[in-house]
Amino acid sequence: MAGTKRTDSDPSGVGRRGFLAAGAGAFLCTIGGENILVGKPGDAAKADAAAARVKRPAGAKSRPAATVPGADPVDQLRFGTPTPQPGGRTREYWIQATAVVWDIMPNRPRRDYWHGMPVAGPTNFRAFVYQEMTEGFADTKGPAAMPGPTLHCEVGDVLKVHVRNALPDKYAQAITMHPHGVRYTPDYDGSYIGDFTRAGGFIGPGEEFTYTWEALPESVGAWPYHDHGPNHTLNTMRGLYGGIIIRPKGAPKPDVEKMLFFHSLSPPTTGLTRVFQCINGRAYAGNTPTIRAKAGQDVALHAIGMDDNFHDFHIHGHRWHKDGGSFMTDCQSLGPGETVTARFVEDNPGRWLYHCHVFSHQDNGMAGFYLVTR
Ligand SMILES: [Cu+2]
Repeated sequence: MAGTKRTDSDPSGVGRRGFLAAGAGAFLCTIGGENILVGKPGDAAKADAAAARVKRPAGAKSRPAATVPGADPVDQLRFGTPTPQPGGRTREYWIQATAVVWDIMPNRPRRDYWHGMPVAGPTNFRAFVYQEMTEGFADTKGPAAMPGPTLHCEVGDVLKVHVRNALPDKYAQAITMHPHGVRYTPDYDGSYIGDFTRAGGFIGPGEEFTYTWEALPESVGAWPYHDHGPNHTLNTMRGLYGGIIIRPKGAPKPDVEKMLFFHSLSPPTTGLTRVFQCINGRAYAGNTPTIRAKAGQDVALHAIGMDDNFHDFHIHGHRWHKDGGSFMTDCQSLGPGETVTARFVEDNPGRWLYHCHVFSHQDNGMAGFYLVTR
């Protein structure tokens, strides 16, 4: 098949022609030394099969062996587990990675409520998500939903996050949780790096791992976390992500606060026939989050790019300080993994749109309603 033929010009083994022949939303996954082109419905299963073949690296329980080719003295370093700063506390979470049938357009009738247009189905696919559990994984605490639970802490605290790999047997593969914004040692990075993988970089099927992360003064803000195991590109694209909010010590919560992940769900990822441009796994106003606020409230909306596109976070009727500086904006671009926070005192009641200002994204679902009462 052309899509997997190795060419001299492309040592990846996939080939330019194969990549171009793949459908919209195609992406290349390098999984445990194999190149898998996820370019059309059905390819996700190939990536899952490749991920299932990835063996636990020797160092995943402690540190890489000195004999690994390319090993460096840094690979032999040992690290402790951080504790809270004086006056800080430990914020503990239990979270499992699981699979769920996810509806991109759950409201019926299935419509784009902005344009008043019916949208043809199907809109269900098999998502991987992080689900909050009660202490000791005794029971479910939150929904199996996209995004995963938002982790909250203050400067000086540590986040202690117990992660269990509860993917069903059919999708059995290693996963991790990789955070942004917090401080962590390599053991708690949550990244699979082949033979250099350390403790938290490979949570095998049925296993648990506890990450411990520090909230520094520089950690204040809203950040993503996501899978960074052997199959991280596909798994993040299909829902294995969530958010972290870190406040200065004692700082009040905004009256209204929302994490908004901008990302696409395309046929190679979902097995569906078309691309949906999503916010938090949902497409089209009325399905995407409807945000509500009252005049006078302190509002913080955190938009994060969670695919391989650039987006433009636009809110009608409102302005905010760009990056906290003196310039104002009402439309701010965000790249993959990047956060834009729109924070303002609400002063403009009515029904408003918020959306990505890339038109092809906006018109394929990346839009929602913001409802402000007096
Ligand atoms: Cu966009």
